[in-house]
Amino acid sequence: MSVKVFEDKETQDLLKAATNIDGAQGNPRFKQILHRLLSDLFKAIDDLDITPDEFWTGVNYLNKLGQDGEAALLAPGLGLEKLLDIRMDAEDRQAGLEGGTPRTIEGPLYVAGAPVKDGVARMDIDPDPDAGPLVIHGTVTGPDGKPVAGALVECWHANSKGFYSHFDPTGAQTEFNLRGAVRTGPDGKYEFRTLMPVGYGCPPQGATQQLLNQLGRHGNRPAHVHFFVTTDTFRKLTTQFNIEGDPLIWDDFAYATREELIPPVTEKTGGTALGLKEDTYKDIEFNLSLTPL
Ligand code: MBD
Ligand code: FE
Repeated sequence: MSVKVFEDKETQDLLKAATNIDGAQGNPRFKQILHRLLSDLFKAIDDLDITPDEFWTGVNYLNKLGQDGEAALLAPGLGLEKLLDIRMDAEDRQAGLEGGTPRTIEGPLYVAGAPVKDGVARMDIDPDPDAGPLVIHGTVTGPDGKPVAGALVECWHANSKGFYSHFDPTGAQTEFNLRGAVRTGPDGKYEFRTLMPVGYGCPPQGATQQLLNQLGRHGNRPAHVHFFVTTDTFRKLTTQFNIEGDPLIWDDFAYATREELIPPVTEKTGGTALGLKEDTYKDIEFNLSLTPL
């Protein structure tokens, strides 16, 4: 049985009433957005003949999503966070704003408040026997290619289990472990002394993975490192790099990989003098080129 009621006056009046779209009260922008989203939902229920059972499955799913605190995890998994990047990239191209380190998604796991250091910061607060030392460094430059002094470079990444401090289900990590912040000097340089991360996987019993299972998708990301670069004079940059060679580099459930964001990993010695736990360490140079406001 298939009925179509979307165009009926009764349905359209209900949509108007539920969103108070013709009323004087409320927030006009909010009403505009909600009216459109609710209208699309009404239409989808009608077009697809969504049953009451299917409808309540969806409602109960939203409750689980909230209980699990995973709305901001599902968003990148559905490509919504990437869509925002695609749109900002298109805006930039339209404005003739070419160049700079490409942006990519922030994800749900940033925490503000890591202690700010001058030029160099250690991020490896907790020992991690399964992770080798890693030095991440580079230069923050402006659109003219000159170093930017006074830039705040923030960095965060997972441990050898793919867990982030503050969100670690094992409760094993100290506050701000593997989270760092550096203020650049006149040379524009930053350096983080840290440990090699591995890729993240969605909580297996969580709402996001439950949905991905229904789609026949995995919920894993390749190993990656996040950055914010904040200055008074240039656009804030939100980006990441991936660890070269990770098998999931082009199979990221959050769609954050970009060709320009896979820097080479080299092996160096002299780690002991830097205070690293082994003399041989991995080194990644990742330069951060900013665009105008
Ligand atoms: C992450 O570490 C992440 O960066 C994103 C985008 C989603 C889930 C976990
Ligand atoms: Fe991440």
